[in-house]
Amino acid sequence: MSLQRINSVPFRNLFHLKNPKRYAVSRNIVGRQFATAPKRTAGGPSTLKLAILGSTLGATGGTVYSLYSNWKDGNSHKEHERSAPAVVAEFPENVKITKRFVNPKDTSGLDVTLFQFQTCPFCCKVRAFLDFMGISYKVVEVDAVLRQDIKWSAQKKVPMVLIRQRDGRYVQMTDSSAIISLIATYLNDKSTDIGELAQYYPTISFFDDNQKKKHDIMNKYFLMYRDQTPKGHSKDTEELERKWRTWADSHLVHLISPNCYQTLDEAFETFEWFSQAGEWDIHFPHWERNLMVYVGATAMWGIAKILKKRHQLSDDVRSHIYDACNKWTKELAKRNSKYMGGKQPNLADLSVFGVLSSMEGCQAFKDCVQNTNIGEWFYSVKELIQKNRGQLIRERIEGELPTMLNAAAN
Ligand SMILES: N[C@@H](CCC(=O)N[C@@H](CS)C(=O)NCC(=O)O)C(=O)O
Repeated sequence: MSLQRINSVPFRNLFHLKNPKRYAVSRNIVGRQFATAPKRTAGGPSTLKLAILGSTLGATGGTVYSLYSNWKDGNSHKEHERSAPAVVAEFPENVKITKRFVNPKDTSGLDVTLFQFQTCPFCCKVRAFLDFMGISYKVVEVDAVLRQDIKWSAQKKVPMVLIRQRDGRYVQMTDSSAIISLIATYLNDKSTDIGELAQYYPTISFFDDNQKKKHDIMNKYFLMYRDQTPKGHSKDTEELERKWRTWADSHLVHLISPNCYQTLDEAFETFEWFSQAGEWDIHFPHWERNLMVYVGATAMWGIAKILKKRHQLSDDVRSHIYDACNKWTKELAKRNSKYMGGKQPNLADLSVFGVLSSMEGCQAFKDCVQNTNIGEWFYSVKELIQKNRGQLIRERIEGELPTMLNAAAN
C-alpha cells in the first residue's frame, strides 16, 4: 500500500536527518582547517623544511581526522534506530479502567484506551481531539508516582493509547501528536487497519546538538493519505495547521509548569485542582491521593525552576504566557477567522486548546483570561468539545462518590 503523505514528505523536513548532516558538514570544516598549511614565518631553508613538514603533518592530521569523523558519523548513523509501534496480543492484565466516554453516535469503530494523567497538557490535547471527534474511549488514570497501570509497558510516558486492530491485538501508540495524527488519518479513510497505519509513525532515535541520544516519533505532525488530499485541505492549510501544532508542543507547553508551580503554595494549589479534576478522591485510596498531591507538588515546584532556566524564561513568567496567548489571538485576528481551522477548529486549535485546558483551574489560567483575549476563543472551542463528547461512565470507584458526581454519572 502506498500512502501519499509518506512519499511527499521531503526528507529534509524530518528533523532527525538534519542533525547528522549538520555534524558531518561542521566536522569536515574542522578537517579542512587542519589540512590548511601552517603560517609561514621568515624564509630560510630550515623554515621551509618546517613549513613543508608542518603542512604535511597538517594535511595528514586533517585527512586522518576527516576519515575518523566520517567513520564516527557513519557509526552514529547506524545508531539511528527506527522501531515500529509495539503490538500487544492481549489487553494487559490488572489494568484498571477508571472511566469511559461512550458516544452512541460514534461511527469510527475504534476501540481506544487512553492511559493518562488527567491534567498533563499532552493528555489534555489527546482528550480534546477524541472528544471533539465524538470518539468513545476508555481512560486509565495512571498514578503519576507509582505508575502501577503502565508497569506492563516499555514506554513509561503518558499519553499512551492501546487501539484494537482488526486481528484482535492492540497497537500501542505514544506521543500526543502522533496519537492525534494516527487517529485523524484513520478517520479520514477507515479502509486501512489502524495497526497498519501505525507503521507510518515509527519511533526513531537520533543525537541532539549535545550528542545526547533522543527518541521521537517520525511523521508525528503528518496525516497520511492514500490517494489524494481530502476536500477542504490544501498544502497551505496543512502547513499552517502543522506550524501551530508544532508551536503548541515546542513553545506553549513549556510555559505551563513555570507558571503553575512558581511557588510551593501555588504548586499545592495546582495539585489540589488536579486532584479535583482527576477525581483522585474517588479513583484512588486516600493515602495514594495524598501521596500524589504532596510528592507531585513538591517535585513539580523543583522541576519548574529547572524548566524555567532551560527555556530561558525571565522571572516574570506570566508575561511569557500572555505573549503566547496574544500571538495566537493576533494570528486569528489577522486571518479574520474564528478558529485556526476557519469556521471549525482544526488540529492546531485542538492542540492549543488542550495545552491551555491543562491549567484551566490554576491561577495562571485565570490571569491569562483576565489579561489577554484568549477567553473568547478558548470557551468557544470548549463548548464544541463538550457538545461532541460521549457520556461519562465511571468505573474504578475507590472512595465515596460525592452526591453531585453521582447525579452526573447517572
Ligand atoms: N512528547 C510527548 C511528551 C509526553 C510527556 O512528557 N509526558 C509526561 C507527562 S506530562 C510524562 O509521562 N512524564 C513521565 C516521564 O517522563 O517519565 C507527548 O507529546 O506525548
